[in-house]
Amino acid sequence: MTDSTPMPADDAAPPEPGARVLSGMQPSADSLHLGNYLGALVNWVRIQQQYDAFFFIPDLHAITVPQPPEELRQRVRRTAAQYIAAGIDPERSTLFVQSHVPEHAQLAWVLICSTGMGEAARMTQFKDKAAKQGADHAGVGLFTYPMLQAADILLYQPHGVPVGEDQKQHVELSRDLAQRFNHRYGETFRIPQPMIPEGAARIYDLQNPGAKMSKSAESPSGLLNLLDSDKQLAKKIKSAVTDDGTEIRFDRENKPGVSNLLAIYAELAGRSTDQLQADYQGRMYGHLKVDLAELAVARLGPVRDRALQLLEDPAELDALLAKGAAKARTVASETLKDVYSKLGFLPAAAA
Ligand code: ATP
Ligand code: LTN
Repeated sequence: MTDSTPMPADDAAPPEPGARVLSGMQPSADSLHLGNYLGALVNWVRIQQQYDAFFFIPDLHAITVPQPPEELRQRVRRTAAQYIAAGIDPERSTLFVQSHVPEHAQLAWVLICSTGMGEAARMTQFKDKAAKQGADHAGVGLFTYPMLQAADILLYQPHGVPVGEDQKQHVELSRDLAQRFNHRYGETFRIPQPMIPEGAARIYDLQNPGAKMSKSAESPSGLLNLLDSDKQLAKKIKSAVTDDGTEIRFDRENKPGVSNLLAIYAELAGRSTDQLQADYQGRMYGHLKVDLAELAVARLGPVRDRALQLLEDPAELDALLAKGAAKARTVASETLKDVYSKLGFLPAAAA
């Protein structure tokens, strides 16, 4: 295997001018949350300044668990609106919906055919999700999810894939599948590198600070959603679980609740948890919560307002996504054509 040391995901210069990156987030909830924002979106917005960036909405991945159709339609638009409101510039980056580019499903099939059962069964996201649903009840879609993700990536020949640590194994699989194909059929795919932001904040659930903030959390009260009202944001922060004692100290092990609030504060304010700890010495949990609520409303309120404004004109949003899909298809179809030809598929005769 070639070296897969992650590429830097911060302000480092791209490996060559015009280097490409690609990433996506599932439209599996009505709103993205603060973990998605601080752990991924903020980084994407920075990255798009330097790279030829492709950001998409993996709706084919979302149906690996059942989705009510009308909700799915709304969630795809909502996700797109939040990408843009957070700062993804559809003029600069290519923004599209996965199902609008049929080459994703087509290449996925090819990659499924070159993946071993054991190799797929080792994917930890599949193991976790299958364990939750009971192995016999988990759908085959969940099993093939990483091969579809590999197709998403390899179609665009990206240098880097900006993702959280939890997705590293899937990027590794896409590298292995690319190398396998290249070895067998000749140079076809660029081998992508994971781009994992160094020191990216992991945001935890406000009610259950032992678990990461997640769209699939059981209760919404521990999630700070990008589309929450000011009142909801403030209420959730003020009722966040804190720890025994009164001291405001960054100590993940013994004070997970307070540490999570400090980490969120630090990310939103661009300060360090050490500085905040010094500022809050001798003060009460309540003070920290009031200040954090104010800061969260100031930072997230404008993102929400912009997203809601975009959602008022779904036709405009759809037009923007159609433009992105057309651009994405020009790249994806080139790769798929090459793959089909190398596999030995008979070219479809022109009508
Ligand atoms: P689900 O619950 O549906 O698995 P999720 O909320 O965990 O969803 P993903 O869609 O899996 O989020 O992740 C999208 C991106 O957001 C990924 O790059 C992931 O690393 C990042 N991310 C998700 N949750 C957090 C979190 N709590 N802290 C930091 N980053 C996060
Ligand atoms: N599995 C990813 C979403 C995803 C993705 C991709 C990320 C689907 N296809 C391609 C990067 C590149 C997740 O759950 N965050």
